[in-house]
Amino acid sequence: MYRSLVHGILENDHGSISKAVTLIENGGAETGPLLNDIYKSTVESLRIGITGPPGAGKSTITNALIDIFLENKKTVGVIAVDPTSPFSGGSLLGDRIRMNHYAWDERVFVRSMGSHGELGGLARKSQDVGDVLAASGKDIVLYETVGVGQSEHDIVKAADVSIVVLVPESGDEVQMMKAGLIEIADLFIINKSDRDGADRLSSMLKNVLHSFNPEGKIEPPIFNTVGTEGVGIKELYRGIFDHVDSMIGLGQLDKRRLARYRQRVSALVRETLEDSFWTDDKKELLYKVTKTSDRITDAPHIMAEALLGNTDEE
Ligand SMILES: Nc1nc2c(ncn2[C@@H]2O[C@H](COP(=O)(O)OP(=O)(O)OP(=O)(O)O)[C@@H](O)[C@H]2O)c(=O)[nH]1
Ligand SMILES: [Mg+2]
Repeated sequence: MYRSLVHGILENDHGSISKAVTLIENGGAETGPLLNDIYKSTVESLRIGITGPPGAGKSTITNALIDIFLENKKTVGVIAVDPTSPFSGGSLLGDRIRMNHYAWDERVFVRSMGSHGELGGLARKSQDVGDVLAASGKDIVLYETVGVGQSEHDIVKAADVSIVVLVPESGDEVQMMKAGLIEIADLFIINKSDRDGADRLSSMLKNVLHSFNPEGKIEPPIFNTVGTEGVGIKELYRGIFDHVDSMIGLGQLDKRRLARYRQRVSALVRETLEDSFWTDDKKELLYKVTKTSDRITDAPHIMAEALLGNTDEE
């Protein structure tokens, strides 16, 4: 069955792409062979991650970027990842990226993915879906993900270029997240720049970047946008490709892709080992021991060792 999907994906058949995404989400056994058959065709696409606090305007910016990509004859695949939502497919989040608007346009494919309750897997799966979109020939693969902690960190690692969207009121966030934020971001957007405080945040962020940007990392440019009006989008578009050119010039894009490959392999090994480790017996044993506090007699380390040493627990 997966062979016909491979064929469909390479032909940019959106029906086949949809089916492949569902296969990946459900963790179907054919996922591995499918991804292997398309892998060679996945390298050309540029992967862009957009993250930021809830409601900052990520989807609005994504919509505006889709338009400008299309104007410039670039095809786009969008994956809206919401670690906080158990839903996927046609969920709310994706609706805000004009999913239906592009339903019959073979230049654009939009899909949202929810967590189904397991965060770790979500980052990995969104990368797998990125491969499917890349193999279908999309020039750009764009991940939108809401910034709520470690999960967006993982998802952003899936990208060649990461964009952090802030709003004029994000000053405290910038102060609090300094290091983490700067590590993640290649470009910053201050969206909703029609509101007060955009310039203030801009200069504050600039100062933070001057002091904290790690050596060797290109200092992230800052773009002021009004997503709803399309203000600043052209500059952002140019900024993205300028940044990619600089990264290529410094050999950073290639380095990042190699690191990503390593990280994906490690994650898969970890997932596979854990999956095979947690037999029903072991789950049951841990559950029994932690049913009430007074049943716990050992430190977590001892319990873990007992589990690791045990194949047959009753
Ligand atoms: N005033 C103003 N409102 C904006 C701007 N950009 C987006 N909005 C509005 O902000 C709200 C949230 O925008 P979204 O694009 O859905 O934000 P998001 O970051 O994708 O939201 P989540 O995916 O829910 O985290 C919407 O009502 C937009 O119309 C802007 O530049 N200025
Ligand atoms: Mg959104």
